[in-house]
Amino acid sequence: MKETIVSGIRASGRLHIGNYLGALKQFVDLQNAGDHNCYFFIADLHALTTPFEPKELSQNTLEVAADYLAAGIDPDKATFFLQSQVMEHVELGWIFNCLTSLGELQRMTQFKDKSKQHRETINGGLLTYPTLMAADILLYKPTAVPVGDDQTQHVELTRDLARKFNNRFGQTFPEPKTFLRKPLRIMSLSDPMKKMSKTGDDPSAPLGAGALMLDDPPEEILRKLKKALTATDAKEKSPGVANLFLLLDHFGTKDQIKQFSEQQKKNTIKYSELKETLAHQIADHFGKFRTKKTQLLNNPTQIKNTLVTGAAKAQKIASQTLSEVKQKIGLLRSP
Ligand code: AQP
Repeated sequence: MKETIVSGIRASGRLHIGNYLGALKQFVDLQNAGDHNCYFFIADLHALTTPFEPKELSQNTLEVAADYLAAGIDPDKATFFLQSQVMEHVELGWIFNCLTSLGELQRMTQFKDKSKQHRETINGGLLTYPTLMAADILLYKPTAVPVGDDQTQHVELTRDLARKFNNRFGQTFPEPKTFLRKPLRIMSLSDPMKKMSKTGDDPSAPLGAGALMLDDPPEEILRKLKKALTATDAKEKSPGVANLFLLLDHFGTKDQIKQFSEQQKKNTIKYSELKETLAHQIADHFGKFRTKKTQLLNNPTQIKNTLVTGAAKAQKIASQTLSEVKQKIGLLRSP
């Protein structure tokens, strides 16, 4: 029997290189390895927890869908769907809300960070994000969850919930592990102490200045990288420089990595050259991706149909798990 894995990405904007290296690239590799049942979704309900505009939300959802597909997610190999089209997520999320203490939710780092970022608009959904995420995951009874390392605390809460549920109501859920090949966090170009983020992390910078989007054209990649914050002390790698080297590890050739690492040690490095090399490598890496994404977005109906088909597939499993849960917790079922 193949093991199951589940993961999702918020429909809060076009995907960036952090989303790609931390999550999407792993999804594609896992799907292509063929030894897992893969469930990948777009978390549009989670996108409601931070400020949104209706028109932007639907466009962002299409953009993220096209990002998934252009990066190589194949709906014939993986179950690929939209969270809001499988209503079982919300039902199980509610049940998990009622099994989770307020203290546990308030302790979540992401809740604390995002409440600071969106002080004016802290809503209930932001607090209960982790219980909906636990439902997103546990509905499919996976053994592992491939996510970036900023999400490990949420997966830990999911494991706690699974254990709590099993102890109280009988064995139902596996306790899924975080599937991290190598902990990896890409930092913002404009504020390298914060992670690269879709929704913009630096209120003083224009939205998206800190993030390299997967479909950014080459000139935009170069422009953003040229402005990336680098060292103040050339001997020590500043967080900004460390971040550029992290990107070079993923997108540079062996020779380029060797050359710039030696120059860094000898203190002869020119960051402008490092940035230009990186811009060239990244633009090149995503060349085919950009073409594919443009083609996909030219046909939004096809994207929507793909998602509907995926939701029907996901719902078959999700509805089985939900009815098992309802029965175990004593909700009266129809005769
Ligand atoms: N900077 C990052 N480095 C590595 N991995 C990252 N991920 C996000 N940012 C980085 C991983 O991408 C997946 C999808 O994330 P998400 O959209 O569901 O939530 P997020 O972590 O809140 O992502 P963003 O980009 O920061 O979006 P916004 O601005 O909407 O909050 C996750 O697996 C995450 O770990």
